Amino acid sequence: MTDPVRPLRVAMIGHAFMGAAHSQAWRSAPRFFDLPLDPVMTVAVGRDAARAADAADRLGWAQSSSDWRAVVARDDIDVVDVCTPGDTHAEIAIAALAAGKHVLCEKPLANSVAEAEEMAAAAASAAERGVRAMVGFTYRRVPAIALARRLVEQGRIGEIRHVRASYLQDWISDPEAPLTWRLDKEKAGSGALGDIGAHIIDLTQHITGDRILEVSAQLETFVKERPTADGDRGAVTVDDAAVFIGRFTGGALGIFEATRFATGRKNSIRIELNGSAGSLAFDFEDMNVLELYDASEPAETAGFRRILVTEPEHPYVEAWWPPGHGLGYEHGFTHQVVDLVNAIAAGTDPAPTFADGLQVQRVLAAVESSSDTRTWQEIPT
Ligand code: SOE
Repeated sequence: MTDPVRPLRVAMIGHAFMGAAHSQAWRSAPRFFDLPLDPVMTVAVGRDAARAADAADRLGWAQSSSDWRAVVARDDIDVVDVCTPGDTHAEIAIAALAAGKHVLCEKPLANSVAEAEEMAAAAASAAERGVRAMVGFTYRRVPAIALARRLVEQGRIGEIRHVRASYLQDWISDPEAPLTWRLDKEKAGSGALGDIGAHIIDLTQHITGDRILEVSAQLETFVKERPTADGDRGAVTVDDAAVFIGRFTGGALGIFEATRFATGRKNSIRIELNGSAGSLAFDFEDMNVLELYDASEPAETAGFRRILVTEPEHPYVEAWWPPGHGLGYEHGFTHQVVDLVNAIAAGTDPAPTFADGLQVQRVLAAVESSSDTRTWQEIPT
């Protein structure tokens, strides 16, 4: 007889969009992947008791609570999954790590470099006690992105010279769209920059294996005031769009664009890398495809090839459907849970670590100060 798989009891703080995506992941990971620990969806937490109870019911959590501090202190919780707005990440994650809980924290890691530094220090000292921390840059776990990383590591596109990345949405292009927490600097830290720009910073650094060294940036807030819930109008205190150029440690030039004003683009992440031996191109609107150009092919037949990333040989895919039956947005979250649970069981640090989250935070801060001062800014290490 094999030993029963030990439970891994999870508390999730926050139950809106990200909470729903994480719940789906905690539910499906053990059903499709052979995990060394068995995630138990123990308690969902929200500020309002009735709404938390309703969310717990709907999303599949055994209990609900409106007191995250009490939950984090419970002996029957092993993992704290932080799905709240950025202004509470540091407090919750640091308290959870101090209480000996493994932490998964939504991106961007924090609202400021100072908070992210404290979180990374807390994670480093928790790691010495066998406690793990991971930041949720989920798109790393889209199979086509994971394949891109693998191909770069194998040297398939050679030395990378150009990195071109954009993350385009349009959900506030209507000037009458309401003033939500994502448009409030106190709550969100920054706007398009931290919310979606953080993803392309992480993705390009992850795929290339290089760091961004310096940036020159411009931020813009196109609509300065919006309707509030009480029928009044309030100031938008974050950027609507961020554009910047940068240099990578490996010598590549980078060009980045993050906006919530790209009408018609709903969740478009495009990344193209041009290297000495070929190119790779990814577009989230066709997320099961990775394009590869191999510069060694004879000119007569050379050209970008569409790799349909649905084969069992591709990262994460074997656990899912037969070839050609693609995956969606939610699968990245499931793969994130799989990697976290495997790392906890193996006693290793799951990537991206809080130190990686801190490094992205430093790039975000450099982008903001470059835009403010109209100068190039280096990213401190
Ligand atoms: C909103 O812009 C948002 O939900 C981001 O916060 C997520 O990180 C991204 O995956 C989808 O868009």
